[in-house]
Amino acid sequence: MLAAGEIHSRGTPSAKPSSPRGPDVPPTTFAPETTPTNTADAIALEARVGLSAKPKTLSPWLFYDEAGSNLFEQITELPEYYLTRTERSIFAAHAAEILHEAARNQGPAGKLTLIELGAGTATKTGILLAEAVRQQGSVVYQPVDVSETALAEATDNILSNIPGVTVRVQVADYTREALPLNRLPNTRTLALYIGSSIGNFTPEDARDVLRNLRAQLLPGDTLLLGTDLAPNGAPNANKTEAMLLAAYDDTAGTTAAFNLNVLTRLTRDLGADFDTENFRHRACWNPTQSRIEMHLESITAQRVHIPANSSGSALTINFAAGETIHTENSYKFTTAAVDSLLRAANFEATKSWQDPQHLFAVTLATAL
Ligand code: AVJ
Repeated sequence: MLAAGEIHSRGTPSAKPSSPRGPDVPPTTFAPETTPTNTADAIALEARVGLSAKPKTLSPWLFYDEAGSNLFEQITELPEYYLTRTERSIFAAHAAEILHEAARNQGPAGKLTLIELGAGTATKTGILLAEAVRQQGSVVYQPVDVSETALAEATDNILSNIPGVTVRVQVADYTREALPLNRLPNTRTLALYIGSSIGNFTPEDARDVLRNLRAQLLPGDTLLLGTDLAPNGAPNANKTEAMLLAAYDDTAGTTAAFNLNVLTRLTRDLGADFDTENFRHRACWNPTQSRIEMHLESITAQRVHIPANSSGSALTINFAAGETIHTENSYKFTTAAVDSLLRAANFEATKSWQDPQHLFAVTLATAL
């Protein structure tokens, strides 16, 4: 089911994955196979279960069809969405120190291998990969993601921009499946889980995701975790609830379009009859749970239909005016919450970096 394709970058920007050459480059293949996690069956089941529940819910993985992935890329460039650029600025300022710290338990002959959970198109990872090549001459990079197209884009970007990187992609759902840790002798693993991706999980699920990762690491391996900070997340934090809300309800309406796109997807993929005009985007801050919630609010009382499919018979969904579908949680952390989450998964936070405004934290943790 799972297949890893391996590609090595060469020194030239015009390198083509399919025709590697050069004296120090082993033969390569690139044949990832898709693990069907986003199939029609999975969507049908998710919609049936979520829309029959009270309150109604839909899982955030449904956002990321082609249109949704493009909208998310647009979100990362919005003025209000500080997360991506802030994390990138932390990498830019501290990459050397981050990599040195991760390599601390490393024998002199050994190298760090970087593995990335939910790599997507890996746009921020380049900073860390380039620094790893600077420090150790070359690096093996293993991005894991459910999206084969995102991984292909990531591979292209990295191979053409960062000489010295060997890319081994794996199309897999890292929350459930094993990671491609076919480890070379004398290497240590630095696992990257960045971009505040962990924020989509409840604290229990987040702990389980990290435990699954930890089970596949050796003591002394490291994890670099990117978390968005709560308004009270760090001493002198310069973050207000208003900033948080704006990041999830921008004036251009891109986040609204991203949220509403899930209904367009269900209409297309399941033959449902959602009218996006009858719903509106809502973002709210839940201080008790320390999370931003995104909802789709039904503007009027209405009925929506989903035809019979692999998950069961035809479904009629009743909405009251003002009723919502809860589509996403985005948890925001205090530094203490990050430390205890890591602890619960048998990691120990060793060093943490923040931007000058204390909006975002990047934490290095060692597997115990
Ligand atoms: C991809 C989960 C990190 O929670 O900030 C962006 C997704 N949702 N705007 C986040 C998202 C609305 C994003 N993560």
